[in-house]
Amino acid sequence: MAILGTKTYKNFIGGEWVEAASGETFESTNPANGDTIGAFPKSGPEDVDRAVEAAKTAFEEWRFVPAPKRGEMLFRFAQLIQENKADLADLMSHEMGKVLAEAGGDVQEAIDMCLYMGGEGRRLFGQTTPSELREKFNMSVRMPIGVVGVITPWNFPIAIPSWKIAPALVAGNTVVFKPATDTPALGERFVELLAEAGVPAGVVNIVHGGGGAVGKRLVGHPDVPVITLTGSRETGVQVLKDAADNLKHVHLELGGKNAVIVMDDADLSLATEGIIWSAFGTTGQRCTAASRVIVHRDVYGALQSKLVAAAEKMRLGPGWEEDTDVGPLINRSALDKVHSYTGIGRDEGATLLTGGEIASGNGLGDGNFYRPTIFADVEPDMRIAQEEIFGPTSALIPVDSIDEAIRVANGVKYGLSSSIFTRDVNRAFRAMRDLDTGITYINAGTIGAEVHLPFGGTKDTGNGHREAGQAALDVFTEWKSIYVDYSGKLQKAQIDVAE
Ligand code: UN1
Repeated sequence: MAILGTKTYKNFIGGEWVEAASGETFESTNPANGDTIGAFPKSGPEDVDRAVEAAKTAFEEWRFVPAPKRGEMLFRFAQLIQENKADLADLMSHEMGKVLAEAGGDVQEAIDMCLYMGGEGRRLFGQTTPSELREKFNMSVRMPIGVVGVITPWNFPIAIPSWKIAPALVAGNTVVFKPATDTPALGERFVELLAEAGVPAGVVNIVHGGGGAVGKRLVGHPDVPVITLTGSRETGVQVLKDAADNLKHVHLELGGKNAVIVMDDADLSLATEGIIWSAFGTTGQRCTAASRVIVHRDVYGALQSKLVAAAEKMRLGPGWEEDTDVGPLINRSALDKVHSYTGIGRDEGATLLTGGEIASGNGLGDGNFYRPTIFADVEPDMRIAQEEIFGPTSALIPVDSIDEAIRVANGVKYGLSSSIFTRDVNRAFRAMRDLDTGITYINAGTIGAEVHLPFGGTKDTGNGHREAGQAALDVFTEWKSIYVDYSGKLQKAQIDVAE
């Protein structure tokens, strides 16, 4: 596909492609070599207000479109994403940096989510219940809420918008979408395909720009009753505060400090594969990435050598080259942050086994490449074992028992994903019950959630909501309870007690 570089893109508001009110633009660049992907409108509050107005107007018609018809548009959208899968994956490998196979997975996740949520158009189940009175009928139905503000990260630039926009639309809401400033071209393609799928003007609007100008106005706008954000804990806390005055529904999917536990009875080769995939897949830039490995002391040495050997075999390079294992980090500040944690780990007294350096040579110096990094002898309370690094850095922590392993795994502020490698069914069930995370894997790494189960975490990972599966609908609908009295007389609940 052609990566145009010089093209200037626009916002999509009320079905029209328009420039930012300021006329200013910002550039999106390729993290593997610094090339320009394109220029995008640097929008501000005025642009957000226009988009919200368009979405508000469109809501008055969209909410009456029968839900199965709204679902059919998502089926068409899924079909269009499928037809454009190779191009989208290629663009993603250039704009975001992930390797082609993973970029294809990101796109596939959006296809799966749209098919799943398209089906919700024929379900959106509520409940019917008996009444405590005669000749009275009770039911609950899901109602759309209005304009949803969607703020997405750059690490899953096609999948995560679909997790939010597909359920929002099928439930009858309209959307103002602010994609990450590191991946605006992918956000733009997403909306272009939605429009092509027949979603009416104003139902989905895109406003490009930064969190300070665009995100903040969206979160503060009185006509945007729902905000869904995937981002850092700090941003999440700020969004929650900014949305408080308007008592908005706020869905937050924030950080992780996910652990893989490896017990002494584990299949160590399988565990190695699972850890390498979870720690270094997407260059460690997943909320679900395994940044801690908690290992039974009896297999600590053996696992350590296998992990180091596997990490050192990984080839760094641009995501679009077929033999690349690890792509670049998203930008220079991410590279600096990841590298700073190597210094922090060293200063804390952990042993650097491999990596720990910015990669150069063979053209890597033009991009944000970092060598897969493994620390050993990590204490559970060290910063490298507590803080989200969001890069290819993992910390090995030795333990002596399943109890200690679970205690250490739970001893962080986040609670997104966890995993245990064991062949002992009792230990596996203990882990399923006691690991305090929203997702637990048995004999698999910490990444790879599927779209039809709830996705999200406990503790500081969020505020109790979930994406994906039916749980997502709770974010984008209000329950309405309806009582129909067909007795023809006034019946008083709790007072007239039917015989
Ligand atoms: C994220 O990193 O925010 O389970 C999402 C996984 C992917 C989604 C990750 N399906 O790792």
